[in-house]
Amino acid sequence: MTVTDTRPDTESGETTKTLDALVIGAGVAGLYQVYQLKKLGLNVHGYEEASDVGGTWYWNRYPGARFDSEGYIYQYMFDEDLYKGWSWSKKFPDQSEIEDWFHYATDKLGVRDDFDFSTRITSAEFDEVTGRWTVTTDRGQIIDTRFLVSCAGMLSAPLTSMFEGQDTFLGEIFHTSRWPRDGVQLLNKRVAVIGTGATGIQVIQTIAPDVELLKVFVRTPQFTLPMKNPDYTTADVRAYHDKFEHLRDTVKTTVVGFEYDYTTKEWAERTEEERRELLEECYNDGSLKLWIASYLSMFVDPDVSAAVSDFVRAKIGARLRDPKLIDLLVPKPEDFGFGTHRVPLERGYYEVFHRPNVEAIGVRNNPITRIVPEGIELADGTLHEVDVIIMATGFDAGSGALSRLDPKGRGGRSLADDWNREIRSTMGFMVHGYPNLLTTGIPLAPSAALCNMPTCLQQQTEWISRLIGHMQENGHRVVEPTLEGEEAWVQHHDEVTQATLIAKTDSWYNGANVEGKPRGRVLSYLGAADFRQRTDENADRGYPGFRFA
Ligand code: NA7
Repeated sequence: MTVTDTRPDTESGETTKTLDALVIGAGVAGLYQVYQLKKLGLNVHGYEEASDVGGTWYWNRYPGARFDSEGYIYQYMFDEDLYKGWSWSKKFPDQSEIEDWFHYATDKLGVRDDFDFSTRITSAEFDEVTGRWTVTTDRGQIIDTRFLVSCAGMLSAPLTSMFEGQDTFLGEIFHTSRWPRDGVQLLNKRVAVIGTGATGIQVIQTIAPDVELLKVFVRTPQFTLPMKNPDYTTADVRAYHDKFEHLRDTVKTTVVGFEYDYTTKEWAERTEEERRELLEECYNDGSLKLWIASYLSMFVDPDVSAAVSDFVRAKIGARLRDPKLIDLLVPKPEDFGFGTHRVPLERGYYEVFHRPNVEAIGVRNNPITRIVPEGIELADGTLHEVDVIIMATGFDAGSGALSRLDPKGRGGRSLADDWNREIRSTMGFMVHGYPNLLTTGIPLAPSAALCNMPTCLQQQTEWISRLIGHMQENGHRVVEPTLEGEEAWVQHHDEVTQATLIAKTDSWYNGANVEGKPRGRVLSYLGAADFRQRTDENADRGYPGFRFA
């Protein structure tokens, strides 16, 4: 069914569609969720704000956007033919190839016609009498649905309005995750990039050769790892296709849902030489291995963290010729430990700063105060004149997408208000007070950068489908986590995460990048395999901590 099949009818207040399940989002989770619920026999329909499929990979089409996960684990793995019917051209494919994969997968799953595109969900309200949700869209639809399933993404609420005076800028200004489909003409322009996270780094290293002048505004430098991105031959593709069963089974067992895992011979059990050997081996792999397949103790033991950080610091520093650049681009020992921020992969990022057309501007002690018609003004009054401003300023992670929708649960309670006080959930699948609202990619479940997203999203959507199947079999209409059940999960989550150095380091992992957001709690659960085991066990035991009616 397409959008034209649905009568815009908000004025009369009449329901225009009645569903068993409404799925928000046509990314990795949403497409698969719709597919599964259809198979269960539900009358399900998806709604997507973008004009096409892809989720994160639809929106993030900025220059240089590509996976930091190996393509061969960033696929659906529930179906061997679906997996093997697709061949990546390189180890870490770029956005356009990823978008092609989404089209391939959507057609194979046969769910394209189950979505309304260019349609934003504008409100959602739970009716306690009927046990159903009333949902409206920006196209005037009113949808009555039993289940509301959010697959709206954990890094999908961009921080676009960051600076006073943004509207006065006479040039063009873009947030990386709202990059125009037709691209942006950057050739021979004076371009500013604000932000040096995973996104900023990809943009900077990609556009530097093409622009007249590139001004990079650096507040916090990142620890990075060098990417090696070989093209794949037919034999390479065959080799990873042949490993399908191994890959499918292995990603389910690892801490972050990748094919590799942390060493079983920890830092303390190794000689100096052996410690260094593994660091070098992981570093030279050209992947995220040093972060997610070396020493797990680096996340809890400050000494191990310091040693690994020193190792990476030296590697980065050795690539920079100018002490001023080292000062700006290499994290200092007092800043944060390696891996407590999201670690980006880079290719030639540091070398870019040796180009005559690239300038790094430190804004930690001299912050950006406002945007003026000509460009960017700093606290000391310096004006940087540019034609284009690229904001690689990140997202309201985890809770942002659902908070912006602000579903109203039992008694009219507002999720935005609840999460403004404290960000809580039950295993990331539900929130107490919001019956029949099922969620993926929200806080307190493993998610982005602390899990390979397709691994975790497949598991989360499958868990949701199993729950709905259980309700169908048992004639339940409504499910809600109990307060006690939720409290138990929050406590467990905090026990697992709060002991880590990630909890002690400001970043989007714990809400510190958004003014006013409750901070301190790590938003992602740590331990994808452990999460899978615990949540599967919960289902096996008949869902303790959930109340059915
Ligand atoms: P991030 O990692 O949140 O990075 C945002 C960057 O923007 C970061 O360097 C920020 O510096 C910078 N920023 C934000 N506000 C300002 C102001 N006011 N002045 C200067 N610099 C600022 O977002 P990404 O899009 O790179 O990555 C998000 C995830 O998406 C990524 O990890 C992938 O998993 C996908 P700060 O660190 O706050 O000092």
